[in-house]
Amino acid sequence: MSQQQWGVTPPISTAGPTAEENQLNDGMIEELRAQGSFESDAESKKRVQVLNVLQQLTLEFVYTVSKRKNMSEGMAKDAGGKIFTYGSYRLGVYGPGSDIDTLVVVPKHVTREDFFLVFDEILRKRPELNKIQPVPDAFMPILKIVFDGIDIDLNFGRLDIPQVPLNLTLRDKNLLRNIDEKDLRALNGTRVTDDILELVPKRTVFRHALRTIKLWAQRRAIYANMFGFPGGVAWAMLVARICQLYPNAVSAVVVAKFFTILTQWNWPQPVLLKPIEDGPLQVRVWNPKLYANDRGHRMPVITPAYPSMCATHNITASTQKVILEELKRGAELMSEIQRGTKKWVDLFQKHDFFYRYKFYLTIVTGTKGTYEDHLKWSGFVESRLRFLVQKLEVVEGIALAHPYVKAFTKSYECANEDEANKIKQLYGTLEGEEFAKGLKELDEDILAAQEEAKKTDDGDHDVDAADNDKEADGKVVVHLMKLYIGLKIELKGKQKKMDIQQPCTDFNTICSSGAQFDEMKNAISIKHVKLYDLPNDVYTEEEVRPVKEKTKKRKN
Ligand code: 3AT
Ligand code: MN
Ligand code: MN
Repeated sequence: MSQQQWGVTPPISTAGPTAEENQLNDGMIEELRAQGSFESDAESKKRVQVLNVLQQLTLEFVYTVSKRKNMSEGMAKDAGGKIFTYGSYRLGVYGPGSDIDTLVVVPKHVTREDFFLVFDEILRKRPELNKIQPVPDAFMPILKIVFDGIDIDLNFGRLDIPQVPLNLTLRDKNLLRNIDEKDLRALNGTRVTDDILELVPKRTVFRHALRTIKLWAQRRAIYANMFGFPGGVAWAMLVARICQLYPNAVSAVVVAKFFTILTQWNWPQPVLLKPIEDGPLQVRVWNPKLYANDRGHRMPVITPAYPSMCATHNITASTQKVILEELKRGAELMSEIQRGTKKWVDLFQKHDFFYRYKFYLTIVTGTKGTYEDHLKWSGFVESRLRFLVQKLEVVEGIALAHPYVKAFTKSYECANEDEANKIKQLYGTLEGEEFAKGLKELDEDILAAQEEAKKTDDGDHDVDAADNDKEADGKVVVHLMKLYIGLKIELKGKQKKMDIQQPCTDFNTICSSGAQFDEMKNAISIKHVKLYDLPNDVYTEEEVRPVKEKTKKRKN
């Protein structure tokens, strides 16, 4: 039997597991189980059933649109339509809380507009539908639904072919001809996921190793594409590459090698799962020789499916340092776990972001308007945060500008304008937290649901902000969001202080000159908060606030 080479180089080792490694692996899977990584068989069966229903609805959708466009009964039936999945469900690493990322693939004559009208209509007739939220104007337009209790993201992809039969695969890159950018992006989610699965030697080994790495990355707060860390697809490709290098290893060994190999990796040498392909389209393929932008990628991890892209282009100098430090911690822990002096659970210990730095920047956004207005505005600011990080990390005296991977949000009902302005000003500080105790906190899920219901009821797609923000009794609703950046400061030589005014001002300008910014509704501010002044809501109930060590002053 000839040895298959997985990926772009020969394997490092083709050895199978030792008895010890098998035991280590059993321990790892046991810990994953204890951490709630797996869902029950019954729940997984339900997902399959729901997907079957969605496949039926997809056929109905394409049929209905075809008929409305005057196709014959026979042609409308043959037009087909097929669902695919991507994301954690397709990779086989989903947990109890995961959604199912689904792609609805349709023939040429069915448009995106039809999707948001007709498929929406069909879904709303189903008794299993618990919730529906169309997001047609996003970078990745989707229908978000909860169906039979399961979260589902419904993506849409239209191909330049007259029929989409059930045996269609998305492997052939010629299918990408003559389709628009949004369709290409949508199809790529599935194409990349399918390729990853085909490029690993053993899927079960890959899946267990990836579950471990995902859980580790989440606990260590380094799982967030938007904030400059690898996202789900990038972590999957990194694990897949290690699987290729050790084709017969068990998952626990893949995890151990993951940490050692990636700490020693010669960045910015890219991580590839196969050679980069050329193709039939006028689209950019990742190529640092051609594009200066691509040369700027610090830890490139390249998607295998044509057109190959860098999944980690958001990584900055600071986030790279944080990632490498975490990989090093992982490597050290793994050798202890292998020696038996530490346990798997230690690998999954929560990060210490809110204990680590002396100084934090708090970026606060506020909205007087609908919750939807707030989501748009805050989402935009979130997506720009890494530019502030990049501006800060080049400031003399700042050794690291470390972004936290989650936003905190609150909505309050205030008695009057003054109160509203005050909470906007104080939010993000201990004092603000105290002040907020006197305000009525509003539940964001309920706000979102109310606004959605309102839209569907009166068919008014432009909820009047005045309705919401000022009620007859003068009450004002304020929505707030905050993001954190931890600063590691190393003043050199004679340097007494550093100037972060300019980066902050620039960031405010970037954000408030975006189309999302509405002067009448939106606000942004940046606060400096010292470690001991962080508000309590950044800590969980089990966590203890950091306490200042009192230096005992001895009186002589
Ligand atoms: P979960 O198990 O669902 O938590 P996941 O890896 O499936 O993990 P998501 O469902 O959030 O994560 O995302 C699935 C894929 O969808 C990953 C990425 O290719 C794509 N995706 C997610 N969010 C966005 C976004 N805002 N813009 C573009 N693509 C996105
Ligand atoms: Mn998902
Ligand atoms: Mn999703």
